[in-house]
Amino acid sequence: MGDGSARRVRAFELLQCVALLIAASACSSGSGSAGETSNAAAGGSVGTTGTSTGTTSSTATSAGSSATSSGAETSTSSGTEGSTSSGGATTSAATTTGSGSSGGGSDETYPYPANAPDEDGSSLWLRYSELPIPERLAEYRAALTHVVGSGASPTLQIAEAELVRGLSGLTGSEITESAEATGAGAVVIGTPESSSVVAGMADRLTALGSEGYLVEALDVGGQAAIVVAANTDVGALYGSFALLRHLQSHRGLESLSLTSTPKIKLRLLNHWDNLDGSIERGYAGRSLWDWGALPDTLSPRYAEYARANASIGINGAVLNNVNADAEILSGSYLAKVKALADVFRPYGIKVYLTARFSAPIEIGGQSTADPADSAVQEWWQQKVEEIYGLIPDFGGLLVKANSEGQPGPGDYGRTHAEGANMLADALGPFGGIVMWRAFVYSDATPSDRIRQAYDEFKPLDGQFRENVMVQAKNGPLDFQPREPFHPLFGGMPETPIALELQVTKEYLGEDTHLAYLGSLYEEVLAADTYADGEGSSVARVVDGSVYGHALSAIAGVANIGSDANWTGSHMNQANWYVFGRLAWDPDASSQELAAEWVRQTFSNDPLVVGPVTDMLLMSRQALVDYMTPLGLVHIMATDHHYGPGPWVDDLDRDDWNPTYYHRADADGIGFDRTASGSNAVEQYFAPARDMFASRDSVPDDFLLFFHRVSWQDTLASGRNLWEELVYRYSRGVDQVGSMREAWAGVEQRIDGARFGEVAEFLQIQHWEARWWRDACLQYFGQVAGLEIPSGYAAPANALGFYQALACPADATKPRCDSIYSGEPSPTILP
Ligand code: GCW
Repeated sequence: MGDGSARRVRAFELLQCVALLIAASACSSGSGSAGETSNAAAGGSVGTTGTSTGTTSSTATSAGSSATSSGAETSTSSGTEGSTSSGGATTSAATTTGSGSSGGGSDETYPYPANAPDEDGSSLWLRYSELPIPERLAEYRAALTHVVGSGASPTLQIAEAELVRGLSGLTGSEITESAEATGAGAVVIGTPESSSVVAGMADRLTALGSEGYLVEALDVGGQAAIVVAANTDVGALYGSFALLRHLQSHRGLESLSLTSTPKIKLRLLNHWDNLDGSIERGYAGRSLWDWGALPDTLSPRYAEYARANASIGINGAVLNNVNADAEILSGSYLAKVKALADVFRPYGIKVYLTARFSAPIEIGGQSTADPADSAVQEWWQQKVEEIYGLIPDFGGLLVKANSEGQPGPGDYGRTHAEGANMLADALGPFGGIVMWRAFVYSDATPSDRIRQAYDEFKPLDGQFRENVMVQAKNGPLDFQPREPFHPLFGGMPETPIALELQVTKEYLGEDTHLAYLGSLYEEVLAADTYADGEGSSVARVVDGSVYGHALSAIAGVANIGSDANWTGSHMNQANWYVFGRLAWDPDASSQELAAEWVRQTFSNDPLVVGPVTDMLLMSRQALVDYMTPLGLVHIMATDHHYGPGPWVDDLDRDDWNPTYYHRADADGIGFDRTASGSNAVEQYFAPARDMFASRDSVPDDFLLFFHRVSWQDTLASGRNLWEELVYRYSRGVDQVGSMREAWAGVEQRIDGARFGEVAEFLQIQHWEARWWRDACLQYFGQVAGLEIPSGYAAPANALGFYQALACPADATKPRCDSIYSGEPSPTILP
């Protein structure tokens, strides 16, 4: 939404503030299971090496490789990255020997490209570059010679074409397609219906369900082959992408066995795209949906978008903003939506829409939208019938009601359940669902903003229809760099709760800053709610297993737009990727997924995989440090949320002001949410509740979210609160300096275009991290009456300078030129 010179204007937008919840396992580093596991000797381990980037926190790097575990996807294969000579067919002007496990072995020799052609990022992680390692290339050329498929459906045709494309690229050879295996090296793909080879494996497919796959090295007609098998066409499509992912990571093929089924049924992107082509909180250009040209003209990007989503297991998309325009439900727009649904269908992607609750009035000629009104109910029934007439597999409706000015059942004295159930009754006969958002807060200034969703929804538990999910953001405030898990996870046993994550980085540096969200997602998913005793993690609540729900969903607010690189920056692609992979398997390791993404997106060179994975893994904690350390939240500037604004205290509503959230004064800082304060901790189950409530056990990362602390209080580090704040703000900036150094080391190893663009954004991030640090320390220091301890760099400017800054000029590509000078690090003297 627009920038807010006028604070009065976008009051609603600002509100989103507070809240934290803790996660017992917060800040976990990514050890544990991977999305894809390998139980073979050496499928090419994907752990990261500890590079010189340094570590500052528990979420930062972790050395060593970790390979296995029982994720939803398991794999067996043998062979490490081929390592030998420098003479790759396509590359190798020079060779270097790298150490580190990331590339698949220590002391490995990896040729690096003489002149890697510039890339614009449009290929994402689906680049299929020819292998530069001769041994592995030879193995692939022998084992992957032709694709055997039936072409029996559009989905199978897509899967087969993807295999041909991927194998051709990776092997640099011509890959043919045929109906039968014609010698060694067949890649056979299909279902029991479409393939006699797969039919022979039918008993092994039962456990795979409707979306799982099995990819295996087998003997077919006396010849070595690889079979991609599934019960359904879309399962086979997912299997082809799994095989290609394996190959893009240069893993061996001997005894290959990859199998996986998703743990979450609905893996959705939520697009906050407006019908005028703008995107709320979008930093990657305009909306992909060209409503003006639809339905007659179909941009090639629609299919590319669907393909990219399918490659990471996403199976649904809500096309329009939750701040909805009723017009999307009009006949002329539904024809456009149908055209998109037709493109997406063969990729296994269902279309959903957001519904504006007052649509019966706005486009239906009704005088009310009261859910108890029979004419209103009938209007929705007819509308839903109309939708299914056009789109028989329509997924359902997402609703933001009675929140930030959106209409809802509350306007008529009805509850959220009454509103949701009316829509659910209309959708039910067609198999559609309602996703009713819990991001609500009342019009009156609350005692504590973060309590509101729980206070409002908890009493409604048990009142929703079976095809309703309540969709809650990961934390109780609003997509902050760090907040505790939302207490609605586990708090509504009778209701399936969908997890809403933000992929676009509204509060985490928007387009430019590198902040790998896999760390954040994993932290939330692994947090133990204790709802049904130990082990009731958010992941287990969301997958339905804690309370036995059949419906399960994870939604991500998309970061995708019309930019050539899709996501506004090359590094932001990692967040789209890891979102999809974790939605498929919420137990996968964000660390391993980071390495997996780097291998496919940049290079398998250990001297790229190691440092770049480490950059990703340290990035989120670095950002938390330089923006909102120690449990601070929502101290961003008004409206656009870009840059620091901890001093803002004059917005119309108390709970729109950063000062409401940090509560700093001469004595101390922090929001007391224990029994002596708002008692928001009571919304959690013990022992999480007690851990948050006690000053002794609350993790430092959530300290000021739950407690008010004196500036002089001593923390675990031995530093007092003020010193710790200075330390963390400074550490965050220096970490960005380390990330820049690490990136500089890959210059010769990837293409110049992407290298340069990432380097430029890292420079911006570095300056802006310093801006955050200096502005916040100036402000908090003045409030506390404390000086920055000696040994630290002094802030570059006086507080008034930061308060007077007027940026960004463009909130969709936010920049602040007046702070782009000087050397940001070191802020802590070495
Ligand atoms: O994070 C806030 C955003 C709003 C958004 C709202 C919501 C779509 O600042 O832009 O509106 O949350 O999630 O509804």
